[in-house]
Amino acid sequence: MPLTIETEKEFDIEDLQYDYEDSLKSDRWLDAPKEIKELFHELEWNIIDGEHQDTVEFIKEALEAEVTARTLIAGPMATGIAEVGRRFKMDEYFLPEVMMSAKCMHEALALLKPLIIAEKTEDVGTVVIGTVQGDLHDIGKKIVAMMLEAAGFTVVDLGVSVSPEDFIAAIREHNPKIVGFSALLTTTMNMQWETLKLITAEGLREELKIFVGGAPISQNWCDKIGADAYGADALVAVEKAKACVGKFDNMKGGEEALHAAMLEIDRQREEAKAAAAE
Ligand code: B12
Repeated sequence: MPLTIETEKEFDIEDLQYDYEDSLKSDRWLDAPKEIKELFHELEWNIIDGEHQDTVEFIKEALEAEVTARTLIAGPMATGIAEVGRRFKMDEYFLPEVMMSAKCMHEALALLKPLIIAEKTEDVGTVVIGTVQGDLHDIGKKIVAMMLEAAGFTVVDLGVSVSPEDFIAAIREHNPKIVGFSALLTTTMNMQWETLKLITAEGLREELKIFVGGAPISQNWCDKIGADAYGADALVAVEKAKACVGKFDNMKGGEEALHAAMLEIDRQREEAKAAAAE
């Protein structure tokens, strides 16, 4: 039986500032067997410490215990890299440490990708996705791409630092239903807007549903630049993408009603979360 552990709950991860022993006492993954909870905390610390030579072993151990790939990504991998981000922001970590942690994430994702993609059963349409020009961050974009693929999409991942012109060329070549822009820097988020402007100028806007995401991106930004959907994480991105090719397939990109429908998905998610927390 595949082992899926609660990862949607928002955890306080302050304990990750101290040590492994302290993390063990946290209330994360209390629904997991003791040895799995321990393994998850080891994996968090493996990512924080950037010990990429051991990451694959932790992942393999978890997979052998039948933990699902999704649980690993949304669970200990997400909390580990979040603590790395906090340390970087607080000047406790510098670029070399962050690069080591990113290497752990990449090694783990490389192992998990085939498992996630194997979930694909149908073909629901093509998505072109890329990190915008000037930006080299791709961990989150890769996760979104993997989850979309598992949900039945054919994903054309253009990689990092993709120019607006390269997005246009890929749109012409692959004829996607959805185009996704990732940006992790406040200095590159504007390239989402620039790319969208070029898409409009090229007369392609109505054919495409435009998704935006990345740490500095918000619903406000999505509204401001006139994108169709904001995805705070991979799960909501998949839910909105499925709605775009399903229920709202007949709506055009940039249409006000489509934008409203995407906001309604967020509203319903918030409502369901609040109900679950009661
Ligand atoms: C890992 C990392 C790096 C790695 C990237 C490795 C890689 N291959 O990706 C390296 C070391 C290379 C790096 C470099 C830099 N980084 Co950096 N980095 C990070 C860090 C710590 C984690 C990012 C990450 O992978 N998060 C985990 C993933 C899972 O989350 P995510 O990316 O947000 O993705 C999720 C959602 O956002 C969403 N999503 C993402 N993309 C998309 C796309 C679509 C279409 C949708 C719908 C959804 C969606 O779904 C994802 C999954 O749930 C962040 C800290 C942070 N808090 O984000 C800083 C951070 C982004 N980096 C930062 C900086 C400053 C830099 C550098 C400029 C540092 C420097 N001085 O050189 C360079 C920039 C290089 C460049 N030109 O891009 C700053 C940005 C600050 C700012 N205001 O702009 C941050 C926020 C750190 C900080 N707190 O100061 N970095």
